[in-house]
Amino acid sequence: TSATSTPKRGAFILLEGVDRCGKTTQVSLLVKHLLSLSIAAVAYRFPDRTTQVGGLINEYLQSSVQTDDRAIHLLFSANRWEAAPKLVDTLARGTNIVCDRYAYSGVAFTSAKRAEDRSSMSGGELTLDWCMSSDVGLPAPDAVIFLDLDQDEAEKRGGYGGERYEKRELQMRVRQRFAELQSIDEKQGRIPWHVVDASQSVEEVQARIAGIVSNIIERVQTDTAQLG
Ligand code: DGP
Ligand code: NA
Ligand code: NA
Repeated sequence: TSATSTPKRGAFILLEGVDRCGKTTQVSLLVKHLLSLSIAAVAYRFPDRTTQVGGLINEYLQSSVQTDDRAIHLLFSANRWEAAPKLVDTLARGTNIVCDRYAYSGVAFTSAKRAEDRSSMSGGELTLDWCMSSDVGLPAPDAVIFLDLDQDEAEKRGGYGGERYEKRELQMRVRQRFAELQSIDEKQGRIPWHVVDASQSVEEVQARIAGIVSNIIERVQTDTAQLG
């Protein structure tokens, strides 16, 4: 009965992948595409370097100073938590969110660090469980669109910018961690993943994503209607 007074909630669509997979380009193309169809949509990006916490993350990424890996992990997580009220509010107002990275990147990047690369201050293994715990309770995405690109293809796209994580071996382990996170989600059956071959042209990837997203938005709106 409240269908006319309660706006349908927006869908939370997350794009994830290794560095250079084309996420940032696709996020902005997807938002433009949705807006061109008069579907409310807004882009978010993590890390959000514009906040105070984001400023610390930015300094960390651009330096080679050893910093405790757990402390850094928690900063990335805090950067998502500080945005959480805005995310919830945006969705509640019926605006779809298209997000460039989120907690999956948090877990994939931190857990991909090897003992020998890590700060001596923070011993022990950075397990998936430990890495996931600081993001428990964040607004959950309705779907993950994973832009899959192998490392050789990523490197063909030109040199990295020289930030801390932009190294071949690490990126290869990050891709493996993403695959593990995908299989965890598939076992739980809660958050669906859509893997897109990111080696195709920008236009082909965009078309694939647009098709996937129209189904996600339709599903979320149907669910919302049923809940109402
Ligand atoms: P970007 O601005 O999307 O290029 O991301 C910056 C770098 O930080 C990139 O190499 C991926 C990495 N990253 C993104 N989110 C997290 C996170 O939550 N934790 C860690 N450790 N790294 C992250
Ligand atoms: Na980057
Ligand atoms: Na990016």
